[in-house]
Amino acid sequence: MTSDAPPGGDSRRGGSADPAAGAPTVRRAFIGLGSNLGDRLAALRQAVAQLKDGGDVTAVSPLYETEPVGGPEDQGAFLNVVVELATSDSPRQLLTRCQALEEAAHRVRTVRFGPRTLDADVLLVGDLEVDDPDLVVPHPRMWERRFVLAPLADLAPDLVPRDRLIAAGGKVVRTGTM
Ligand code: GSY
Repeated sequence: MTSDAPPGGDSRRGGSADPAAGAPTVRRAFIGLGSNLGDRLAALRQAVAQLKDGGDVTAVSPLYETEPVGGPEDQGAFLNVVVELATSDSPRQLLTRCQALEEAAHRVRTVRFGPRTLDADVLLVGDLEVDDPDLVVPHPRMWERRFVLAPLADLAPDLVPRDRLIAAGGKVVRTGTM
């Protein structure tokens, strides 16, 4: 049998399509979700459900109500969670999934850093590093943001040194679970 695909080439989920190439690498990845417009909880629930359809979600952090960091002064508080995956998806495939979540939430980009029905960010993908114009992993601002670090620390305390959590900006209050 012949194929146009490169040997060991990627399938849609980032793993090899060729069984002879062995099992795909599964990495521990984290996606941050935030909403401060409309029915915030419904938007987060829909996004988590959509991620779960991928079959690789392993945990969802507690829910946090968080003070907006950046953007207009008068925007409302966010709800934030972090979702953990054990995934063979590449960072770019995860970015595509995040964009699909934002589209499903009917996000309209208006003011930069302004209110949004849903923001979905690729935070970490194992120890992979990406520095492309449209995708930087680890997320370049995550270490400054308590709304990311607090839920991330709930899921992965090994990844968030306590001094970095304390140094990060923005008030956060744990409000429950999803
Ligand atoms: O980058 C995520 C969008 N975002 C948020 C957010 O999700 N939560 C809080 N508290 N502030 C934010 N500023 C931006 S931008």
